[in-house]
Amino acid sequence: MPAAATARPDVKGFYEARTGSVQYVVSDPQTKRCAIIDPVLDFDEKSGATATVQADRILDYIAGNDLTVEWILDTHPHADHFSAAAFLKERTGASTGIGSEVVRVQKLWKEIYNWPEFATDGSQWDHLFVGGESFSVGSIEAGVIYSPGHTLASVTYVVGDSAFVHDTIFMPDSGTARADFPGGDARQLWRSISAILALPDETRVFSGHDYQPNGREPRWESTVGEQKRCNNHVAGVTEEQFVELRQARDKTLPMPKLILHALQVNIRGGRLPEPEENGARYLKFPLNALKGAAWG
Ligand SMILES: N[C@@H](CCC(=O)N[C@@H](CS)C(=O)NCC(=O)O)C(=O)O
Ligand SMILES: [Fe+2]
Repeated sequence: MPAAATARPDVKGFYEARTGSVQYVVSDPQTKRCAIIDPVLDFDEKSGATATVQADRILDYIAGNDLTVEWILDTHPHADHFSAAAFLKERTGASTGIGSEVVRVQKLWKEIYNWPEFATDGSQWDHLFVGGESFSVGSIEAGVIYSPGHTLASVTYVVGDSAFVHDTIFMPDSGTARADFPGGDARQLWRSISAILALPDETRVFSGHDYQPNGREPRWESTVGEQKRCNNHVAGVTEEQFVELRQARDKTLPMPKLILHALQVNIRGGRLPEPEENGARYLKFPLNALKGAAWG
């Protein structure tokens, strides 16, 4: 990492309680430029309603702090909520980005949804990030670590001293993300986690979900040192033990309740389906596509 990697951005997390997701604004205090990471577009599956309550919270924070949005980033195509990237791009004009391997996720789900016309070239985003790539947020240097395992396309954005690891490691008392979605792989997840934990111990780690174990308050910030010492799926565990533990646990987890809703929106960069001739938008659900999934 370059010297400026020790720069300390301001990081604001926004917890979204419906799906236990954490959205971030990471900003450079000097230039007031920022990136939004993993914003959520609200969706109520019971009524089919969408809303921008979360995105509006983020926009209010940005306006209140005089920030300029440079980037709207997703760490991976989410399986449990809609991305608000398209909505926020419309509002701010900032560039959207995701990991370049999203094209493989698009190919996978194009088959599942039977969308022969769907473009699987990542053209739905302004920029596709590859592992090892550098970029910046204001004057703060940033980099990308390819972090597959939870999905084929997952990336970690490291902005100054802060790593946005999303669904790799959660808080130390929560362990790690699941690795059983189409394209997921427990061994790859272990290797991705190892690469994150090779960052300096003082690196701040910001996770993408918190499921409040034992009903505690939501938390999302830790450090590499803390994770190495205390993460209950990782500390003192070998690669083989992790793979075994992860695969056994994944067999017991029902699919996220919105997986079939979310992927068809998120592989289109967070765009809702186009309206039909009556002006209404419809989602499409394959039956029996996720073989072997535990019933919830
Ligand atoms: N019950 C949640 C599950 C969401 C879920 O599966 N989350 C993924 C991240 S997208 C995960 O890694 N979960 C780990 C776990 O539940 O232990 C839902 O239905 O949305
Ligand atoms: Fe996820």
